[in-house]
Amino acid sequence: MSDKKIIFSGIQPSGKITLGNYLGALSNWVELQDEYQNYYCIVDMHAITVPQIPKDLRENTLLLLSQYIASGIDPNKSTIFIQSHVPQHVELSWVLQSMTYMGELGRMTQYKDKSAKGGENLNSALFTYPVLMASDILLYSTDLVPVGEDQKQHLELSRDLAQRFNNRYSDTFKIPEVYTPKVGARVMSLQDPSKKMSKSDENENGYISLMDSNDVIIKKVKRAVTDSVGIVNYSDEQPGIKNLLDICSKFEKVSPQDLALRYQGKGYGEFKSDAAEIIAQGLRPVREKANEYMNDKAYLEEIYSQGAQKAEEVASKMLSKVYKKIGFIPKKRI
Ligand code: AQP
Repeated sequence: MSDKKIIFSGIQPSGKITLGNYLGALSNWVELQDEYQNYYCIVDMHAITVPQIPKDLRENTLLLLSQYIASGIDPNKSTIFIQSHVPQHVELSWVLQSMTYMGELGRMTQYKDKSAKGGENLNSALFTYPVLMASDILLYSTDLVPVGEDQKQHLELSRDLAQRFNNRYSDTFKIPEVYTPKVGARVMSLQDPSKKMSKSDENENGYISLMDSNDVIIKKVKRAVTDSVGIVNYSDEQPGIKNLLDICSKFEKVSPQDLALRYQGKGYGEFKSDAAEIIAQGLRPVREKANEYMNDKAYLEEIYSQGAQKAEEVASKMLSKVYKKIGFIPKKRI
């Protein structure tokens, strides 16, 4: 067995992933691959907490897998799999739900935000989804979960549930730590820099999709909401400019403050047009490679099948342990 620490993370195929998912999650995973033992999941079961069109969900799942590999997640180094292929995630989730308080779930900001949008037809999975996320993580004895800022609260719940189970029964789950990147942890909407960039945003100009063409990216960046200060500063008073500086600094590998210095005495027009170019060129290789993988469905099938097999081996051992501890009779094969 490897003595490397374990990483688990996932993205929902709930649409076409954005620059936020890329900078806040995916691009960091790639950097962690050699140092850790990694499980990278496509969390399709999370995606159905909001209504999905089946054809689109299928397409988005395979596209997300293609984007994982195109971004540099290497199937030889990381276990890449689709959540619904490993049933232990849902099985453990049921056990953990029996130990989760309604009040805890009601306090989750993401639930509050999404339920506010959902009107009266809310489904119960939207409410319990953080427990499924805890199962995803705890099944693999995860040490570290690389996520954007928005997921910190959910991770806190995973830690609480792990501790609760360990206290009630005996030491079973490892208590996972959150890992948030220094830059890119919270990429904001281009149209409203007070809210995070989201793939389900109704306003397409608010987000950049990883599959957007260079022309579309350039148009969206040029339309990005800024302010009337007129000077390129890295400041909380100028959230639109700050967001673009943060995004570009991640691609350029310089600090956002240093990047701002390049634009002293220059206007927003020049800054935005450079920013558009930096983002378009930064995403181009991922888009082109992802398109190639999408044309090789046999290869994708091989990756997700091998991934599910490896993941299930680990997950089934943990689930058996849990079932035994809570008093379920072990199943005997005859
Ligand atoms: N704007 C963001 N900035 C930084 N990181 C982000 N992440 C998402 N948005 C940003 C990170 O991406 C990973 C996967 O997220 P997810 O798809 O599982 O769910 P999400 O956080 O709900 O992402 P979206 O795009 O907002 O999806 P929808 O619109 O479907 O709800 C996580 O690590 C997350 O932190």
